[in-house]
Amino acid sequence: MDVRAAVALQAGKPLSIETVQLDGPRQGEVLVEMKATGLCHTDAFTLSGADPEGIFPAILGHEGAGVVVDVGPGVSSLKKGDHVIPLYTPECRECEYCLNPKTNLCQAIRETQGKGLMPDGTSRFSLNGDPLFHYMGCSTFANYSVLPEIALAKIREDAPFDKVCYIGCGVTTGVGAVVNTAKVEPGSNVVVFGLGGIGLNVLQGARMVGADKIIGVDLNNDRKAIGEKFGMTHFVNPNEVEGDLVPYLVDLTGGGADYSFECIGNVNVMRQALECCHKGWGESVIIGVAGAGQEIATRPFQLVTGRSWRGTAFGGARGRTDVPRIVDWYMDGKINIDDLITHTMPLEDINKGFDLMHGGESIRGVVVY
Ligand code: NAD
Ligand code: DAO
Ligand code: ZN
Ligand code: ZN
Repeated sequence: MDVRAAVALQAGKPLSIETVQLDGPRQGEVLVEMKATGLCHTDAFTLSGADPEGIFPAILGHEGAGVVVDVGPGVSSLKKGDHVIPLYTPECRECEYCLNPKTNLCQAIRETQGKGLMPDGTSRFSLNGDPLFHYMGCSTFANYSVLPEIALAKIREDAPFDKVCYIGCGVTTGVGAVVNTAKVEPGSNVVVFGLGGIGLNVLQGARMVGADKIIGVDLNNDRKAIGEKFGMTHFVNPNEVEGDLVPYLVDLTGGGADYSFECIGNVNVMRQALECCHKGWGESVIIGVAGAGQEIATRPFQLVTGRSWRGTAFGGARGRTDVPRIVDWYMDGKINIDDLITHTMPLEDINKGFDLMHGGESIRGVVVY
């Protein structure tokens, strides 16, 4: 079938709006009509060419929501008409990783997904007869996409697509980092570095679990007001702090953060996030994705004296199980998504959406098909 897509023809170039061809679903696959997709920094990172896994030409996008229109042979958990959110971290419920409660990194289709292909090693998308690569197993920048059954979370039908698409990445990553990865306890002091589409969700996750001080750190003073709306109790702009940031934060938290979260992708900030943690027990969680080849550093004595450093992907969430619950949290008013979606646009304006992101003007832009 013909579908409309924003195609990443090559790194560093704007997306090109094209009519592309999409083959139907094969064994274990599902055809989804995409209703909305968020624009995430990770899409921009890949498009820029800085992503070592980036492959072109491809159909990017990984933060979608839509409706099942067809299923291939062997699909048992989904049917035509079901509402779904694509999962770039699938959940097969059978692999060694899914069976280990310590991780959410299902490896069932990792190899082919990383190569921009469906699990059978081929692509469903083509442009004038030449294959186009899938992206993170999702390719939500097309109004129809084919995904493996294990990479779709079935969600309730009264949830608005143009809001819950954000649960496909940003919301789950931020809130999940607090709830699943760090398991922040009520009364904890938390420091969040970077108050963008991810960090603001860390703030609201910290508020939801009853954290005490929730300190937001950002260079952009415009993030103070929105941060406060999402639970931040103190705002710190590193450029306005006299002296070093780390001792300032240790003082503000009364000895160091119980938990800190790096939501930027800056290796120098990752060090600050670790070192502002409380001696003896403070934990720092890396969420930001650093550029290819970058490395983190600290003095090992920071770890010897009880701080720990860890990372999280997709907020530690097991998508088919956890995403429907997060949709419920939104529908029940436990988390706020509406105020983070600052811009909506048709597919034709997707490049303008990325411009708004790069200019720091949007928190989340959403394409509505
Ligand atoms: P964003 O650009 O919306 O937000 C980053 C924020 O950091 C901005 O508000 C910016 O002003 C601030 N900032 C930049 N440099 C700073 C500095 N030196 N000190 C303090 N603040 C600074 O980005 P986002 O969409 O929130 O994504 C954040 C990171 O998370 C990205 O690296 C993205 O790739 C990554 N990410 C990771 C996962 C995961 O599963 N681990 C999932 C999605 C996104
Ligand atoms: O299992 O090896 C693996 C890969 C897991 C990929 C997780 C990616 C999470 C960070 C990228 C940002 C997502 C938008
Ligand atoms: Zn698995
Ligand atoms: Zn994302």
